[in-house]
Amino acid sequence: MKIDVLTLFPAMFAGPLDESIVRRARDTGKLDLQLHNLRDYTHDRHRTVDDRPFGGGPGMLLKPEPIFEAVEHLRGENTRVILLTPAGRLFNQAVALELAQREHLLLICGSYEGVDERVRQFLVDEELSIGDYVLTNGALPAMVIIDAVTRLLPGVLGDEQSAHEESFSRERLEYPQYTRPADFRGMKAPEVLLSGHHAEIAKWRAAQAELRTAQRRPDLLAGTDRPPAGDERQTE
Ligand code: 4GY
Repeated sequence: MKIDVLTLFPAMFAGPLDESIVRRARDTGKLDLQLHNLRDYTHDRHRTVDDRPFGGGPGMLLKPEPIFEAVEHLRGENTRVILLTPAGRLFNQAVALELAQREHLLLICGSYEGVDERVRQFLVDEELSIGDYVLTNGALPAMVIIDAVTRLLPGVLGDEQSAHEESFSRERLEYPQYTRPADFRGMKAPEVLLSGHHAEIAKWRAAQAELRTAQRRPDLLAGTDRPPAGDERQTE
């Protein structure tokens, strides 16, 4: 898969995408990731990317010309052009699975107070939000999406993938897990997990996942994609 990112802050991407699984996906050619500085698509002496909103109001907007030029330069036949903005469709695992099927993504990171509406209307295929909060720019949301999509690309994860993906596509939270020692400072791992009875273990895990989901994320069982707000969430 090819992912191009259009951002005012390419340096923010150093680190998160240079480690671990995303690093390996890039090194093995499964992910071709390219960062592009929006300023490189300006033509004036000051490399201006923003301007004041018509009609007045606070803050600055990303002006349309550099974004149009960049996208027209970077897109191909099969490019999905995505704008990261809190006003977009909520990104989740189902959206990640959808994006992982595409051959080319072009992610546009919003900045300042937003972007000229003509970008949304005439250039962008889809707007995505990673959650109901406002960040300073779209770099972190772009990294979140790249990370979530990369681990779904063929061959990026090993055997873990199929089993692990199942858990969220079945829309249940993960069951509790334990490793050695079986007794850590008197805190014991559940007996059933040490028993070697595979059917019993599977039954226990399914029940735990169901219970945990009902307690923490009843919205998942209801089949909606609208989680309760943070202050309505239950503890324990
Ligand atoms: N949340 N999901 C998000 C964001 C920064 C003001 C528009 C988000 O995707 N993007 O908070 N982006 C804002 C900053 C202008 C982009």
